Amino acid sequence: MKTPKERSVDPATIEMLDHVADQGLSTAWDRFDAMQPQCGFGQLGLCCRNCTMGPCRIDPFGDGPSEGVCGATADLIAARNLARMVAVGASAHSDHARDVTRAMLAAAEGGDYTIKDAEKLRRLAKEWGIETDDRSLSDLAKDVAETALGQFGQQEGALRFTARAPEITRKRWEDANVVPRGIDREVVCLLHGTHIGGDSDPKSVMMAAMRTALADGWGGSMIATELQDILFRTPEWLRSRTNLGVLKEDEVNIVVHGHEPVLSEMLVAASQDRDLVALAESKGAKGISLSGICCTANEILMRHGIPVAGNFLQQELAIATGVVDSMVVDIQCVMPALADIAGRFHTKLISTSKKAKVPGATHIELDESKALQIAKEIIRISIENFPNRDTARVKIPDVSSPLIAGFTAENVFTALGGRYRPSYRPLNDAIISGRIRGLAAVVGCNNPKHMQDAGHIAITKELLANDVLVATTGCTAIADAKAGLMCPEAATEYAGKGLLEICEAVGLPPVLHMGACVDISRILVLLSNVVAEGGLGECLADLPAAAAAPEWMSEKAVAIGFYAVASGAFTVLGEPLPVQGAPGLTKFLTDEVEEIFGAKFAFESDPVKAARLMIDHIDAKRAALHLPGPMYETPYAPKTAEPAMSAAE
Ligand code: NFS
Repeated sequence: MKTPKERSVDPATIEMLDHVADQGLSTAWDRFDAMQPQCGFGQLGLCCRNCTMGPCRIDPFGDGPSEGVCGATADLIAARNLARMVAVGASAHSDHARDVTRAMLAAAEGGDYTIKDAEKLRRLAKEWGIETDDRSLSDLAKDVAETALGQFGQQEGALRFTARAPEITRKRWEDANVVPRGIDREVVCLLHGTHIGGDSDPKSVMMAAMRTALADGWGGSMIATELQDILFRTPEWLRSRTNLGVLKEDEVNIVVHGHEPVLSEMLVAASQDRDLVALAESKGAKGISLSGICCTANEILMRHGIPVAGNFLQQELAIATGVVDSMVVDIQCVMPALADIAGRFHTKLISTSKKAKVPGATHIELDESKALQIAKEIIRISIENFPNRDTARVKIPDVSSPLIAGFTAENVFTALGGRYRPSYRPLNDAIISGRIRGLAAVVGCNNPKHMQDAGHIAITKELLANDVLVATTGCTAIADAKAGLMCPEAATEYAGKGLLEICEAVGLPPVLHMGACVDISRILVLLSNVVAEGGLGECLADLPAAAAAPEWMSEKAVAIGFYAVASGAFTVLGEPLPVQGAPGLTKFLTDEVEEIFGAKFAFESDPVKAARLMIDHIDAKRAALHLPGPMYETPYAPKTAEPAMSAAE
């Protein structure tokens, strides 16, 4: 059994882990310990359950069977398992996008949802070749939503957003025959290929997985991001706070959790309803306080500045504070265990997605046509529950950190380029000169196999100290914010000299919160814009940039890793993909695939070493572009590039 301090670096989490232990409650960490030792075949990717001749498992030591009953090898079994993870991950992001698209259709027909960013709607309509002159917003919204819906079932031709990628990146996809067609088509094809006796070539299975992943990154995820911006507003920089200390002892606490912001947007509006606020006061509460967990939290943080209570591993701990009057969940990353812990407190667990029910929860299903009414009802139920708190069991850690969030591909460099001259030029120039050594995306989950948040924070600090600008999303973003890396002052404390100069010039934190995990699509657009601006190569793989997921656990993260690599981003995973019992497959993913996409995976659980792998990659890309090394001396000096200050002029 690990102690709380061995389980997390987050002080609020450590405090709550002691508290839940005192109360005899268990959490994911305890269930993880109880699960030891975990199945070695599964960890290595060597267990196949795809038909009932099995289950089959390959002996990694070579003493037992070396192939399944059908003849599937270790490489094939691991490849099919991994491909199925990609299919599920891509489905999650994309089905989320489908629901947002349906909400936009509802908006076009009138009702509770309205278009909040008309300008972006027009821009997207133009991008998609939809007539915009003299059209009403609702007509445009209907056409855009229907066109987006068409992307799911499209049988032939490239997904529309792939046109945003640099030409050479698209050429690589064409050459490799992985241009994503319809989103649903790619998922179905991939799953079909993994059926017993389907695609028996592990590399071919992996290429189908790359194609499906591209349909996520440049399809489902990007549609979710763009349509949410149009429907709910495009984020702008804003200030907020994060960690369990944002929960309020004297207010009604409603914690939203999950991923699809379609209902939580309405909860934001409904929580300001005068009658409901008055009702809360009549129950002895000072007000209604909304906060969130995971990516639903990130969505309403980005657009409204709603505080974030915590990341993935804090969902149970939030309830254990005893002040959560309702936890309103939609879908993804919602632990079934919530029902049990909610039942041990007064917390009402309310499930809302027609796709995700939780035994023990109250199910109040979102219906887009009466979304506001449903949101008000949920808030009313939460308020009614406020007097049921057991005040003797209340414990809110006095821990929360300030943050700046709300960065997008549009606004980051409006800032860098100056308000009146929005352009990526200053960013590109900063990279070219070596003031900024490169760009990194650090993303992903918590995983009880890793000390919570430790990997996110250590990798990010190492990158910052070496003048690498970091963009982040999802639970990494929450981890970084909790650690104080998302306020402008963080640049002074953690950034190298070059990065500090840039951050100070524009008042930017050195770590940019770009939203939920579907918003990694923002990072794809950002990098494409950097290529288009010029001077840093011709495709995404040419950029001095790299990606990492230090503590990932979800199938969505696998899909993201695949589209990152297929798009040209060297990607370092803190938890290896479950392929290590399959030597041919491991070699393909960590080596040979670079030939095809200009990028590959690396597995490295030590976050500082992982950051240095990324920096080595960035330096190698700088050298290939004939750029100088970092402008100033850095703690981790380049291995190859010329000395500092060389060709900066
Ligand atoms: Ni991403 Fe966001 Fe968090 Fe992991 Fe889950 S919330 S979609 S999957 S755990 S980062």
